[in-house]
Amino acid sequence: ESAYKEMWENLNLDIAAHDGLLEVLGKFYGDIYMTQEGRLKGMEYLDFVLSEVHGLRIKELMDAKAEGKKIIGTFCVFVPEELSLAVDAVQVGLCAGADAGTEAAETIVPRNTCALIKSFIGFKMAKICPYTESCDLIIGETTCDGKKKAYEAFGEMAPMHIMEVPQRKEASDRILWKSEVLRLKDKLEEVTGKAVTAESLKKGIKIVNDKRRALQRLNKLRAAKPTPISGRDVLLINQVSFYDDPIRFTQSINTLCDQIEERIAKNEGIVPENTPRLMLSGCPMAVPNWKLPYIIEGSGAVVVAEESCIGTRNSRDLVDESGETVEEMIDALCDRYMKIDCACFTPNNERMDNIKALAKETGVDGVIHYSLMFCQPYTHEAFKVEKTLAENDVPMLAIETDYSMEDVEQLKTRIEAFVEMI
Ligand code: BJ8
Repeated sequence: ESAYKEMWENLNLDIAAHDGLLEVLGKFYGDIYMTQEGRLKGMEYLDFVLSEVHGLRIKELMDAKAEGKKIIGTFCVFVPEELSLAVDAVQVGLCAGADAGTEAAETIVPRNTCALIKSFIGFKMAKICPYTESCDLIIGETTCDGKKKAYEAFGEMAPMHIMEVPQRKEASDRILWKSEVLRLKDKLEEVTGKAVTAESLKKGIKIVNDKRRALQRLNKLRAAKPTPISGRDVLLINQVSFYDDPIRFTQSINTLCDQIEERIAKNEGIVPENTPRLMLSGCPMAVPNWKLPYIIEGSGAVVVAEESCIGTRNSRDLVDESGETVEEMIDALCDRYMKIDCACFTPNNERMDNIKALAKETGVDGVIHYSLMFCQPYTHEAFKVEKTLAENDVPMLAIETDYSMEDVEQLKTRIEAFVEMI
C-alpha cells in the first residue's frame, strides 16, 4: 500500500482519510466476499482488481496520462464509452457507494439528496477518490433533478461537460440526443486533441460490444438451475466493468464463463437447487454498495438478476456494427443509447416490458425493488413495477434505503419474511 503513497500524494488525496477508507473497504470486502464458499477460480481476478482498486489501476491511469491519454469520468450509462475509446481516452465510472464526506456534501447539496449523489460529492470534498482526482474531464448529464443540480455545485470543483439527456423517446428527442452525442464528440476531440475517425470509432464500438457480450453471456449462464454463481459476485463484476481496462476485463469474464459452463455441465450450483431465486431491480449499486445482496443472500435466497444500470440495463443492448462511416456509426450509437430504460424517462413503459421478460428468462420467484432514499424516479416507478409483476404472478418487495448500516436488522426481518412467503 505504502508503495502508492507518493502517487496518492501527487493526486492531492487526504492520506489519513484515504487510509481510513481503504481499511473499512478491506474489512467490508473480507466479510462479504471472502467468506463465500465454493467460489469460482475466476473470481480471484475480481478479488485482485478490488484489492488494487486504488493502487495498480490508478497507476495504470497515471501511466496512460504520461503517454498523453486523457481520463474521462462519468456518472451515468448514457455516456458512450465508445466515443472516449475512439479518441484513445480511458473512461471510468465515478458513482460512489459509501458514506464519506457526507457532512461536507450537505453544505452544498440539500440533505434530502440521494446517497449516491452525496457520496460522489463527499468523496470529492474529502479528497479520497483517486479516480475523481485523475480525471481530465467529467461528464454529467441531465437525468434526475438531483444529479442535474448537483453537477452545478460539483462543476465548481472539477472540469465538467454536461450532456442533455431527453426525457421522452419521440422523434424530436432522438434529434436532441444526436446533437448531444455530436457535441460530446467535439468536446472529447478538443480535450484529447485527437479526431474520431471511422477506424477508431469502429474499434471503440467493437471493444464495448465485446464487453457487453461477455456480460450477456454471464447473465445467461448464471440463470441456470442451480445457479452457479452468487449474486454478490455478479454485482461485483458489473461494478468492476466501469473502471477496469475493457479488453482485459472482457477476457477475464469470458474465462470465468468457461468455468461456469464446466460447473453447469456437472450440475453444480453455488446454492442448492431449491433456493428461492430473486431479481434485484431499481437504482444502481456502486462500489462498495453490497449491503442488500449480502442481506438477501444471508436470508436463504440467491440473486440471479440485477435489473439496474450496474446490471442488465448496461449490457442488454449492443451497438449495430454494420456502419462504415462516422455518421452511420454515430446513428447506431444514438439508437442503442436511446433504448436505455432509465426511470428518468416518461412514460418508460419499456422498462416494464424488460422486467417482465427478464423475470421470465431467469425464472425468478420474486423481485426486490431497491430505491435509494430520496430518489424520485425509481421510488415512483416501484408502484408500476409492482403492478406489472403482480399481473404476471411474481411477488415484489419494495425497499427504500441508503448506505448506512442502521437499518440492516430491519431489512433482514422484512427480507426473511418475503423469502419465506415466496
Ligand atoms: S441511466 S439510473 S445511471 S441516471 S439514485 S442519482 S436517479 S436520485 S443514478 Fe442513473 Fe443514468 Fe438513469 Fe442509470 Fe438520481 Fe435516483 Fe440518485 Fe440516481
